[in-house]
Amino acid sequence: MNDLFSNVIEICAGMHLLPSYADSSELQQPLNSVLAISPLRQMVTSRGFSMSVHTSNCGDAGWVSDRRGYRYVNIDPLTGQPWPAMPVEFTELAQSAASYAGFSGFVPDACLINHYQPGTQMGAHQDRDESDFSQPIVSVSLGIDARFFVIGPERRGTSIPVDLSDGDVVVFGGPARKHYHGVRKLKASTHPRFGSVRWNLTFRKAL
Ligand code: MD6
Ligand code: FE
Repeated sequence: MNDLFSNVIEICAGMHLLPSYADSSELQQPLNSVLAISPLRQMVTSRGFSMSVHTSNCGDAGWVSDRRGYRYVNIDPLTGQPWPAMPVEFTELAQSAASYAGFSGFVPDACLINHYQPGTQMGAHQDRDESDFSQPIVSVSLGIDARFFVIGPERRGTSIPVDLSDGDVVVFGGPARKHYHGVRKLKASTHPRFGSVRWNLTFRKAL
C-alpha cells in the first residue's frame, strides 16, 4: 500500500483500477501461510467439469463449487477444518482499496484465492453468490500479467479489455457489481518473485 497513491482509472461506472496499489512482496508470506493450512485444489462445476484454475480461501467463509453448485461454506471441505483466518495484511489492503474507490466501511469476510498457470482462463461469469450486493468486490493481482475483460449486465456483448499486472487492484461495485467478467487464456511469462504463475485474490462480503 502506498500512502501517496493517487492514480485511479475508471473502467466503467462502478469499476475502478488502482494500478500497482498493492505491494505484492508484503502479501507473499501471508499467502503461503494460508495455503499451508488450506492447500490449493481444483474444484468441479455442477456439470462435473474440473476448473482449470486452482483455488483456496481464507476468512470466515470460503467459496466452493461442486456437483451441488456454487456456495459459501465455513468449513474447508478438503481439510474438514475452518478456513484459515484472513491475514491482517489482506484485510487492510482490501479495506483501504475499497475506501479509496468510494466504498468506506467494507469488511471482507471471504477471500477467494485463484491460481492460474499459463494456458488457463476463466470464462465470463457474474459473482452473485454473496448476500449483499451493496458491498463491492476487491480484486488483487499478483505475479504474471493477465488480460481481464468486462462485458456488462448481460453475458453477450462487447467486452472491455483490462490488462492486469502484479500489484494491480480492481474495485468492483455499485452499478458494475453484477457485470459479467472473466480472464483470457494466460500467456506464458515469468515474474521475479512469483515465477510463471498468476494469483488473484478476491475479497468479498459473502455472509
Ligand atoms: C481474476 N477475477 O482476475 C478473476 N470477480 O482472476 C474475478 O473473477 C473477479 O477480478 C469479481 C470481482 C473482481 C474480479
Ligand atoms: Fe469474478
